[in-house]
Amino acid sequence: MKFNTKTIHGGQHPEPGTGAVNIPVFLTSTFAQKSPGIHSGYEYSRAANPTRQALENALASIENGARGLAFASGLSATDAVLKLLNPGDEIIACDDLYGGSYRMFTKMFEKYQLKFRFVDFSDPSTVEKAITEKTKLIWVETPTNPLMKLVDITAISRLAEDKNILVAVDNTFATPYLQKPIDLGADLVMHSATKYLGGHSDVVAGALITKTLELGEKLHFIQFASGAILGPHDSYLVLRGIKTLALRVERHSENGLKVARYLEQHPKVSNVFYPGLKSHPQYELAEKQMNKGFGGMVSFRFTSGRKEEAVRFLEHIKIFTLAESLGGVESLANHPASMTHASIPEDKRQEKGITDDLVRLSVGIEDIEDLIMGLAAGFDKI
Ligand code: P1T
Repeated sequence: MKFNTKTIHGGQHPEPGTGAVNIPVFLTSTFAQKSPGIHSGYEYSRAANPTRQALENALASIENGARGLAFASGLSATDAVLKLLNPGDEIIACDDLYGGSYRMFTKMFEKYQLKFRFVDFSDPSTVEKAITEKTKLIWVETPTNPLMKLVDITAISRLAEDKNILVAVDNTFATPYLQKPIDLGADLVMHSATKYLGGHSDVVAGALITKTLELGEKLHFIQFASGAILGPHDSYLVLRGIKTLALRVERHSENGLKVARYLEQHPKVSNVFYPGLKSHPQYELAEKQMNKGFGGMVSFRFTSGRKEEAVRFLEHIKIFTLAESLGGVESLANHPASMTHASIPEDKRQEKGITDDLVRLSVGIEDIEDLIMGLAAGFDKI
């Protein structure tokens, strides 16, 4: 099956009992057994639920993986990956990544003696230098949140080969429509399914997809034993979202590029961060790795470099809603320094380039003329 067919049919079949074309929302915590231990394959919904199972099968299908798992949030999916590790293990992570992932790594898992090294993944040789005998996981985000840096997944996966190091890719920004980390050599894909997979800003959810069944089994054990599962109704919402993923991401990419080009020529804007612009330092890699488009995420700074301008702009833009999150059909705008990345200490933020005048846009699927008008309304006030 090709990608568009997979989003609709991958791992999904009419419900056997009634023939319902859409998998029903199985609102049940438990399942009747004929005799102790003799059951239909379902015992208790923390272990497995048919609606979640359909979503998990669909996730594996669209990411070309062996096993999919659906979690209560993107962060709980990440939490499950870290629980594969033991005290003393080392993790190399991108220096630019979602603030909540950074907070979990540093504030929750360092106290269990996991050691995190944050390095710039734009140049794989920097990652190579950071590998030690204790390295067990390389955590990639590409494009990164919020600076839209790219990571060469194939090059990073080669570094980990034969070293017993897992390569995990947070594929939230790109989605499997644009980028398939497992095909490029990664062991594991993570999603905040809250974003493009769900696609309608109506659910918080997370996903893991593994290259091998063996790794899938280990993570299923953690999911079952720790319990951060996605409920059946939320599973249904994500499953429904996935059916239109390709159409939506095509339009997000089209609008994203137009917004990036508009910003790039705007006199009040200094830097625009978007992998589909020829001015992006990794444009060639973007063309190779994200071959169907570049997505809907665009960040930029102001010529003045002043936070006040960013704030005033965000207070006056139209159509775009000032809110955290991304990847829904509607356009959102965000001020990373005081919203999504506020959990990173100020000095570290400055060091990484998350300056106070940085604005991040999640470009939705509205008409482009209205989006440009909405942004112009903000610029007119500064
Ligand atoms: O919010 P949650 O579903 O738990 O996912 C966390 C997460 C993980 N990875 C990436 C790349 C993310 O962007 C996120 C969540 N991000 C936002 C809420 C945001 O506005 O950036």
